[in-house]
Amino acid sequence: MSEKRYSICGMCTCRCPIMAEVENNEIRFLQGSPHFPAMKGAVCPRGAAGPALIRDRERPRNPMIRVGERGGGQWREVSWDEALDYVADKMKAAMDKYGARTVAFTDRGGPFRDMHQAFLRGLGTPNYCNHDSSCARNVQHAALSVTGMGRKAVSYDLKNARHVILQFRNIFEAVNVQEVNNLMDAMDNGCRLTVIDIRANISASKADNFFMIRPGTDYAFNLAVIRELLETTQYNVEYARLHIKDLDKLAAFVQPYTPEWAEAETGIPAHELRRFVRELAQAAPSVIWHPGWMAARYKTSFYVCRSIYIINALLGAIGAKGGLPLVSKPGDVGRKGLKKLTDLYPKPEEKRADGVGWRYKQFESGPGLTHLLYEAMDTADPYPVKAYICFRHDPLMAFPEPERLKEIFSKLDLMVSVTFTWSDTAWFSDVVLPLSPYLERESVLACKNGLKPYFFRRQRVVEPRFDTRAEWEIWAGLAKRLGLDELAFESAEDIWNFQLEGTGVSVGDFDATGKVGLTDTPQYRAMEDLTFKTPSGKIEMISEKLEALDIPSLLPYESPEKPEEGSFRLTFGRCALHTQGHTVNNPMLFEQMPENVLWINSGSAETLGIADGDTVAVTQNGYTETIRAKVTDFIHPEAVFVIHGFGHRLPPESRARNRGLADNKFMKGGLDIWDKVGGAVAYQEHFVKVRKV
Ligand SMILES: Nc1nc2c(c(=O)[nH]1)N[C@H]1C(S)=C(S)[C@@H](COP(=O)(O)OP(=O)(O)OC[C@H]3O[C@@H](n4cnc5c(=O)[nH]c(N)nc54)[C@H](O)[C@@H]3O)O[C@H]1N2
Ligand SMILES: Nc1nc2c(c(=O)[nH]1)N[C@H]1C(S)=C(S)[C@@H](COP(=O)(O)OP(=O)(O)OC[C@H]3O[C@@H](n4cnc5c(=O)[nH]c(N)nc54)[C@H](O)[C@@H]3O)O[C@H]1N2
Ligand code: SF4
Ligand SMILES: [Mo]
Repeated sequence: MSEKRYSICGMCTCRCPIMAEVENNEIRFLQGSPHFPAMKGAVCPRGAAGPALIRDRERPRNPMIRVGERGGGQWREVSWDEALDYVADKMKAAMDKYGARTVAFTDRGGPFRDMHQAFLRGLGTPNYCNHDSSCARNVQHAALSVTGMGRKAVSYDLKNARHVILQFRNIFEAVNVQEVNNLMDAMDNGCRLTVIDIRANISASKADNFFMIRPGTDYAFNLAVIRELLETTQYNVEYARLHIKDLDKLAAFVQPYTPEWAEAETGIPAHELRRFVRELAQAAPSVIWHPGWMAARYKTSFYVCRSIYIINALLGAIGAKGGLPLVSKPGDVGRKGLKKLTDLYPKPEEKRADGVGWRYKQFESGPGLTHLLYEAMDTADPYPVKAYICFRHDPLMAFPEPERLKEIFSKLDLMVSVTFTWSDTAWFSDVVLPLSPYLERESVLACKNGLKPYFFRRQRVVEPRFDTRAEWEIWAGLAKRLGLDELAFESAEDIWNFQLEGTGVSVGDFDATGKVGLTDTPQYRAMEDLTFKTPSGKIEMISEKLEALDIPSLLPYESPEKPEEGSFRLTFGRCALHTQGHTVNNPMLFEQMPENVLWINSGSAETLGIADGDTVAVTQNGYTETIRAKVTDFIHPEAVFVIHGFGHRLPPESRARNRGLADNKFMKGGLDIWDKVGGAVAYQEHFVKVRKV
């Protein structure tokens, strides 16, 4: 007899709720949880490849300590006790010499962080960073500057939307299952879809409007949209009166940015822009102009994201049903939130090594800026950072200039990788602590804020096949060795009981569906009651915080650099079959898509004598890799494009090894090229040359 178990997918960052049917420690069937209607019982291809991950022997199966050179690939398999003793001893030695602040920790973000953040607080180090400076930091800071609230303070009410605009957001390939299903339902009910992209992706193939934009000119398009909305009074006048501050300053600022001016920058005809603005006004306020996700692209991407929040505000969409309604937290529906392990310890008073909050006052301090942490590791300014734990994070694949990063990591006394697949970062570490894949482990309980907030649980679906452990077991093991007895939990259930104290919910309540809802009805706030967390309580066109730091709230447009003859801006993104860099070696997904290809415009290809399917060499600063060309009309001539995550070179990954091209290796100087107001690395400020081999 099979048993049904509810858990949370971990193949990507979306954490879809899943249901597994299990018999004799084998997964017989895996599907989207039937208790979440928007899952429609489905998981995406990567979610379906979870069972292949657990059966894969080409993943770290035992704790390992490096012997020989860093990165040399010689390992000694050790017991968990030996591995944890080793890590704890090295951490103690570094802390004795340099103080607790010498410990740094990076992770992939997300809702399951409470225990390791508590662990870091317990040690007394402020140096927790998540990956976000390589992803959505610009969006987060843009949201804060306009609404005073983070990007997750609103949700995207796709199901009820009447017009959705995707600008550098490819929802049908960079998938979140529930979002995709909700958008498809909305489209069945007449919702329009507009895609603004440098190439025709799958989302574009389903769109009502597709605008192929010149890479790096999105801001020009958006400024002209703002001008047109204001000039023709198609914005929501009543909403603006109630909720928007300094609209007059915005109107004066956008004066020069006419649709005709934008056409010359972007290549999108002025009459098309005008028609599009009329469509927006008709659908408002049930419009979602998605503010972007992977917006770590240009040096001024922050201002593009800001312009998107401003447009949403002008349409009255922020707070609206079918737009971007404000989410509720447990407290908003009269419930108590999960008790935090982090509250066991005081917040460390030390300054952060990345300078966030003191050297760089414009940034929110929580997750810091990882690339600046690396700079501190390199320079020992403001102080030495010598012990580094990398959890669920692969910076050697995810940040530019891996060779330079390796030099920086070589200065560490200790580098630990906690991971469920091999990665360049794990391979370069001193210790690999093999994490059980998500189907074989539990996480701390988490809360999802939203229109209907709820608690949810990732539980072990099957027992680990190899000598791997859950993250809580690893943190508890280290906590015990480092004198943090409060965190030395003996079971996941003990942690869950701690978290649930005072909430009126018990662990058993999760058994039936995997979640515990905190309210039955969606909480849409009345529009006239909306208040924002800015100083004025309104949506601010001019941010006092930025102005006080001499940073403009409204940045005049500057045209992006044009590539020289024969060279192209290197752009990248996701596909539905892989997650970042860590699924290429998954046996099922590898079979579906073993390598990436280089999208290149037909006209440019013809000039270079490149035909579809040819092998081409891509070069930057003397570094070259080869890849097959996909010659197409559907990409802007200034750009070439690859799916990120390929070009693995690690010996233990027999399938992924030497297949495709690694985009992050074509970003010379890239660790220093970042958005100074949004905080994120500017990954698309790089050019490559392409030639036929
Ligand atoms: N050049 C270039 N660089 C990029 C990008 C790009 O497109 N091009 N994309 C950027 C973006 S958007 C992001 S978010 C970052 C991502 O880069 P990272 O933040 O490094 O995230 P992942 O590649 O997902 O790597 C997570 C690592 O954790 C391990 N892992 C352990 N447990 C889990 C788990 O439960 N779930 C998952 N998913 N992994 C686990 C995986 O095996 C993998 O090695 O890279 C960024 N860097
Ligand atoms: N299948 C799958 N889904 C994922 C992930 C995954 O790895 N695989 N990763 C998750 C993560 S961590 C993230 S951050 C999100 C990312 O989600 P998205 O940000 O939606 O995904 P991307 O594919 O990085 O980028 C979206 C689009 O931006 C376009 N683009 C590039 N440059 C420009 C430009 O200058 N202007 C415009 N207008 N468009 C441009 C690309 O062509 C691409 O189609 O996806 C999440 N979901
Ligand atoms: S989108 Fe796919 S891979 Fe990501 S959590 Fe959902 S099912 Fe898993
Ligand atoms: Mo991301």
